[in-house]
Amino acid sequence: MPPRPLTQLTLALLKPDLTANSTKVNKVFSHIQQNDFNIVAHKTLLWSKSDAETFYGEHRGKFFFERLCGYMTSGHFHALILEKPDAITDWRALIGPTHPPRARINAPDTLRSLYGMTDTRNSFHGSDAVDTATKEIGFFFPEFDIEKWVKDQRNNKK
Ligand code: RTP
Ligand code: MG
Repeated sequence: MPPRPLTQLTLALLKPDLTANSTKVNKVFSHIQQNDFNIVAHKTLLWSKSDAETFYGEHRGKFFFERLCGYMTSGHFHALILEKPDAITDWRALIGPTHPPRARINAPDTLRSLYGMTDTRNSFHGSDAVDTATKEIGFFFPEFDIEKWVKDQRNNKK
């Protein structure tokens, strides 16, 4: 058997609009499993305004910043650590382009096309690189020991 490729973690969010609809949430969890992601950790959260402003600090000053923070504090949402080989790019590919109206034209099978509402209320987040995945996993799951997880993965491959 060929060796199993090294696996990877990413941070995924199912944003408040999606989380408010349990039928949609169940469908999304099935979609996640059908695409071979393992859910390593999972919590539901409710953000304060300052939580949202901290996490989305890179967007401060943009025209959609207040709208984004209002959206992300409008209700509970799911945070997930997802695992599979190439989890970061695979999850970004599965959720699709940032803006759902464009996703419906260019990438109709993606989650944002299927469930996203507007350019801001786009229902999903995914880390965009290894360093941001590490930072975002630490932000949402400070109790998760990512270094130990990586070491255990390497040891299991020996
Ligand atoms: P994310 O960080 O949430 O995974 O999304 P992304 O990389 O695809 O998009 P990014 O440019 O980082 O934007 C962060 C979030 O801001 C909201 N947004 N609204 N034109 C708009 O109204 C607009 N543009 C972005 C979305 O919620 C986006 O996910
Ligand atoms: Mg982003």
